[in-house]
Amino acid sequence: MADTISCAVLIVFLVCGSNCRSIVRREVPSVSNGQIVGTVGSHHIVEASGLAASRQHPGLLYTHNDHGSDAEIFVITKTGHRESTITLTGITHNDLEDIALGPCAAGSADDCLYIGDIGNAGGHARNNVYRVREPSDLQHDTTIHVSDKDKLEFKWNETDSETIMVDPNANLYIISKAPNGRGIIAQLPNSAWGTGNRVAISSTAQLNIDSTHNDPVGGDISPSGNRVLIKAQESVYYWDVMAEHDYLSVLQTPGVKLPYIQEPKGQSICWSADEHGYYTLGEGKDQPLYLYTFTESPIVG
Ligand SMILES: [Ca+2]
Repeated sequence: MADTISCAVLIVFLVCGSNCRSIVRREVPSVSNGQIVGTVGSHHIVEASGLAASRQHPGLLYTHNDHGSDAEIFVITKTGHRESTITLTGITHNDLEDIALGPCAAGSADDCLYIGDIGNAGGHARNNVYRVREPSDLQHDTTIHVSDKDKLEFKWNETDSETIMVDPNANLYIISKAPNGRGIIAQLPNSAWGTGNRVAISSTAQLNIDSTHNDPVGGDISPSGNRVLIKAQESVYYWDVMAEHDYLSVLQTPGVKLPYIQEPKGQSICWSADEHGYYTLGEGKDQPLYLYTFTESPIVG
């Protein structure tokens, strides 16, 4: 694979439904191929299932294990060293499949971690999201109790998802898996929290990627909210969302493939906090942590 993808501008005229006709200007950024920046050697981290980058603590990332593990979030450095562990109490989790970092609420200066209990282990998805305020001290192990107001239960017909993303207004997006990659995107608005009831999904769209596997397996909205990455088993896709931040519409347009080095059961992807690149991490022991860097800043808008 070439080390870089040359920069090109595509103008795409798109029809995505009877009431969805738009013209999308798409920038294909130049991105370096993945560099191994460290090895995640902690014996605690054996099935990395999601990845998120702290913005309050630049250089630190969060990851967690897949189904069958304790409710723990691991803080790792950008060279893969496990710095500390956050243990969650107050939840009965089933299959934690992804983690995202974003504001705790619309307009909040504090960031929260959003953990999706959305996988289908045991035959059905819980379709729950847990919200945890980002700790101020990541150097030491901590325990956080997840209160009922920080649990969001939702109901929809999709039963297997591995992607959770949060936008700058604290709206959540869950994407289900599909055999051709064209999973359903659900929006959970920031107002959905605290109702005490299981929330119905009202706004949906269909992801536009091409895959021969059950995809997607992860994703992340950039800190500015202007860019999205979606991870399929064999590919990484990119969208320039532009200032409107209309994720449901934009993700119905074809994504642009970016460099990706195949990992064993790779499900974990996140933007770097400076939005200059993205990290990926595969499942298994002693996995390399990859960083892909934008060699030219994508033009937004
Ligand atoms: Ca996962």
